[in-house]
Amino acid sequence: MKCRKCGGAAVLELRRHNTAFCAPDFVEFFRRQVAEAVKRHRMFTREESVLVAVSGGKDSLALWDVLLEGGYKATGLYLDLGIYDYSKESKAKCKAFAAAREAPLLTVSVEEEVGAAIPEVHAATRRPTCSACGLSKRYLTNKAALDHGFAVVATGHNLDDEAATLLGSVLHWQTEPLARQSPSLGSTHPKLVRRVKPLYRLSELETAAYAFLRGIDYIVEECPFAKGATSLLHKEILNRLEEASPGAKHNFLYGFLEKARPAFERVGEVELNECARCGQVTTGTLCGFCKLADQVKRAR
Ligand code: Q46
Ligand code: ZN
Repeated sequence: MKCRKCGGAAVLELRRHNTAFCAPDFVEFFRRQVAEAVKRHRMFTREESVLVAVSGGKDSLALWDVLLEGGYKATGLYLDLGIYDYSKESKAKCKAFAAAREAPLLTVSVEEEVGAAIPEVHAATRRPTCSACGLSKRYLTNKAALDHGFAVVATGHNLDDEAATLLGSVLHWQTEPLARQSPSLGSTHPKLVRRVKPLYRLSELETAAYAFLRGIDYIVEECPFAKGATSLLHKEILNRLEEASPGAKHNFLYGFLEKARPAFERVGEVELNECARCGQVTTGTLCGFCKLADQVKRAR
C-alpha cells in the first residue's frame, strides 16, 4: 500500500476516502480536516482564546495538540469527576500533556462544586450516574468559560461519537437533541458560550492514529460507568455498516446536518431564563445543576 500523496509506504488506509497515507502525510491530512471544520462552521479565529475540554483521552488531547500546533490560543479545562483511579490517571495525563507543551490548564473539581464526587451523586440522588455527570459537565464547562472570559468551548467529539448520538436520537425521534446536534452551536444567551466540535469530520480510528503518531500519552481505559452504555451499542452497529459500506457513518451524519437538521431547528426554540440561585441559563426557575446540588445536600 502506497501513500496517495508521496508514494512512500503507507501506514494507514482510509477506505471511506479511498486513500492511504504515510505517517507525515496522515498527520497533515488530519490537521487539514480540523482546519476545514473550523473554517466551514466559523468555529473560532486565531485571535480568540479557546477553552478545550480535556478528559485525558485520545480525542480531546489530539484536538488540543492540533490547535496548539496550529497556533491557536488553546487553554485546557480538566473536570475532576472524582471517579476513582480513572480520574486520578486521566488528570495526570492532562497535566503531563500541558507541562510538556507549556500550555495553560484549568482544573475544576466536581466534588467541590456539586458537594459530592460523581460516584456518590447517584447514591445521594437516585439519578443515573451518566445523566448527573453529563449535566455537571455541561454546566461546569460553561461556567468555567464564563468565569475566565472564554467565548468558545471546544470538545473532542469525533465522527463516531456524533453519528452514534444521531442514531440514538433518531431511534427515539428526540426532536430537541436533533435540533441541537451540530458541529458548532452558537450562543443563544449572553451567559451561554459557543460550543464547537472540530473533530467531527474525523473517525475514532483516525484520532487514535493521530494520537499514536504524535506520541500523545493518553488514558486508554474508558470511564468505568461507560460499560453497557447504549451509545457503545450504537457505535458497534454503525461500525458494522461502515465495514460493509465505507462512508456510511459519514453519509449518515453529513446528510443529517445538510438536509435534515434545518427541519428540526424551529422545535428547539425555547425561552431562556437565568437561574434564581446561580444566574446561569435555564428554561425553568432553578437550573438543573442547582437542583442536583440541593438533592446532594439534602441526602448528606
Ligand atoms: S458520562 Fe458516564 Fe461519561 Fe460521566 S460517568 Fe463516565 S461514562 S464520564 S462520557
Ligand atoms: Zn443554578
